[in-house]
Amino acid sequence: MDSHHMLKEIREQPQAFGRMLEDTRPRIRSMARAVWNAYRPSTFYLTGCGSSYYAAMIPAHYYSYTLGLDGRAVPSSEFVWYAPGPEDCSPILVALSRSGRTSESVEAIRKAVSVGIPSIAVTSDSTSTMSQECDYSLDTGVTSEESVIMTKTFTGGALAVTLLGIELNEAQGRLHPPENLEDDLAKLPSDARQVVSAVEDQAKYRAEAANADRFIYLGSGGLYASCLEGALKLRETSYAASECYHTMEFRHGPFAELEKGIQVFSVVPKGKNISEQLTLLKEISGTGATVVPISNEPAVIETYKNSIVMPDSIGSHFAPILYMIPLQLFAYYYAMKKKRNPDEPRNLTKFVTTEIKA
Ligand code: F1P
Repeated sequence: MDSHHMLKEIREQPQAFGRMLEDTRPRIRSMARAVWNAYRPSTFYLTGCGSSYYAAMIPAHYYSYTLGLDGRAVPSSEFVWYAPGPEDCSPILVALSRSGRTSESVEAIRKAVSVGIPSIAVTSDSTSTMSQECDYSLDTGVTSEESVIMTKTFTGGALAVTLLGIELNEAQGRLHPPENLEDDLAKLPSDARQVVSAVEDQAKYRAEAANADRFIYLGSGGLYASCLEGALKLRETSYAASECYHTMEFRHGPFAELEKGIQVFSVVPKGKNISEQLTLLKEISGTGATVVPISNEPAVIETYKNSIVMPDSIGSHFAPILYMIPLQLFAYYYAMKKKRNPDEPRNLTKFVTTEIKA
């Protein structure tokens, strides 16, 4: 019986999204209006460490390429050591952290306070240091994650900061909301439920069938951050060698390392740039490496019978969040295959405390 916290918490994501839309979004809406009226921010530093940094990269892409906001994802330590840039116009810090206690992220808040940049702490613990010391504390409402490994707080954090961008856009009446955005948002919990039930057995089978000693993850747009997190989950839970690239960037050098014994995950949602990605996957297969697409694109699924098939009807706006589910499940079941305990990985704690100075 699979009784690890990590699996339970992966399966809890649909409910967590439902609760966030009901309880957290109204709080985000009022905070966005207060922040806009007080500061008129235009440069958004989205920071975090480890999984929280990758979680910040998902809304950063969404801010820049969908909402038209200047979203910059940087690791907390980089913000502490280098921000703000001389040309930043009315910057604001949005610091993401499950615990609210990670040293570099706490220091990022303190740096913002010291240079007069308004700060929002987005955490799963409103009693944490970051929540106490920031200007605005946003509790995602995604609580009680027992596993050291972040799963529902990863997707919950990415969703919370994405919602913040959507509400800030509305607060300033800048742009018409992107098409289908509200529809995709309303069906996000049911889409996630569909994904969990559609892919869990596939991910388990792929994990048990995996005969590779190195894994490569390819994703573009917001899905690049999802793939970074998918690769990190595999390293954190079963210490397997894994790396991640922007899909089309893979040809420019890393392609040289391909050979039999390497497995390449390629995340390909239906719609854009399919022929280019299919051409690349064909070239990768030609080296003897194993290609495993994660996709709901018919042309991809027909070509690669070992694909992890995502539901056809899921919305596109939150694909980077929904495609996390098969990536998390593969990492979990691969750890089971390797007889590892994913809830207590070696050399890793729930949050890191270390020395860092601006
Ligand atoms: C950040 C983090 C986690 C990682 C590990 C150590 O924690 O790097 O991403 O999985 O647990 O801490 P937080 O700032 O999000 O609490």
